[in-house]
Amino acid sequence: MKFVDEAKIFVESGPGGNGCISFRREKYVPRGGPDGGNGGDGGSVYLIGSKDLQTLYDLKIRPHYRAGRGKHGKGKKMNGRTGTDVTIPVPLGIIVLHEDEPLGEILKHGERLILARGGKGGRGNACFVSPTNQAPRHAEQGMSGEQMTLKIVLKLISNIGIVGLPNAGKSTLLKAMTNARPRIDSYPFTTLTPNLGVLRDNISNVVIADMPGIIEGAHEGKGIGMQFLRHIERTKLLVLLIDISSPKPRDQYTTLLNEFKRYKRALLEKPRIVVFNKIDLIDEVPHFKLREKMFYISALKGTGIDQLVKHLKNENQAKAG
Ligand SMILES: Nc1nc2c(ncn2[C@@H]2O[C@H](COP(=O)(O)OP(=O)(O)OP(=O)(O)O)[C@@H](O)[C@H]2O)c(=O)[nH]1
Ligand SMILES: [Mg+2]
Repeated sequence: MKFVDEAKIFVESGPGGNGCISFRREKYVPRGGPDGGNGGDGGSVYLIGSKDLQTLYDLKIRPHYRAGRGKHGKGKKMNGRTGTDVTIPVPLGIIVLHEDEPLGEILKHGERLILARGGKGGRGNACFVSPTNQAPRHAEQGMSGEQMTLKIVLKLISNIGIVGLPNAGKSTLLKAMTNARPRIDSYPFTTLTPNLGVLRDNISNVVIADMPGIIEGAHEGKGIGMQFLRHIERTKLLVLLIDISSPKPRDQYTTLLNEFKRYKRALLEKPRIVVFNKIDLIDEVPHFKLREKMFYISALKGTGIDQLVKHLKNENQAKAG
């Protein structure tokens, strides 16, 4: 399924049904009282969070949603039926924007958010009986529904984000640690949209995101990595993956931190570790002096993966608890 992280949708709630003007007519009852029923409320449009969805693809291909209109009231005090609601399932971690203003977000499975409220049904004339007016000849019109164009933006909720330069081995690492089977290749920018994998644990699942590669100048739109950085804004931990067999591994580290800083300073405050990959390609492993906790692995050969996984699970639990 295609990964889509932004969609524009058009929602319309149903208008309320009109109230009815009617008088009772029965044999042997010469002057029946007013008996016009109320119109039904119009249907509303909602979003509902679903843990089974990962993308906004469905919204992209089907952008229009219209709830049902409320039925008009009838005689014999019959109220009109309520219009049918429309409930749109969305992945967790979406934000709804209306004219660029946030309207709400959905983070949990089953969480609902109303987008357009159905118009109220009008009251029938039976409602307007009063001591001074025994035979009211008016009823209310139903209220109209609401129409809106909304933007839905997905910020994946992953616990851990793997970031690094193109070809560092991010997808290979995701594959080594989780059930995910991302595309892996020897050219840069193999990964065009984030891949998610799940690290199973007795206590909770750790969701790991493998991001497209980040290059120098990414914050000003070079390459593709930066447009996905918003997805790691919510992660608890960043894994900076560095190709130790590259000519200047340390420069990769500096580039990444620089790009984070330029994109959004807050990214620098996120807890992070540094993982040096591809140790199978070098004879002697240089040891770097960095502030972060460091790991030396070969994602391809599986060296050092167990230790890394253990650390990630521990960190995830510590942060959750
Ligand atoms: N020798 C060796 N090669 C590796 C290792 N990890 C990854 N590779 C290779 O490096 C290349 C790039 O791997 P990917 O996992 O696609 O790298 P990536 O960081 O996801 O790349 P992009 O998605 O393009 O940013 C592939 O040819 C991998 O087989 C490793 O530990 N050792
Ligand atoms: Mg990749």
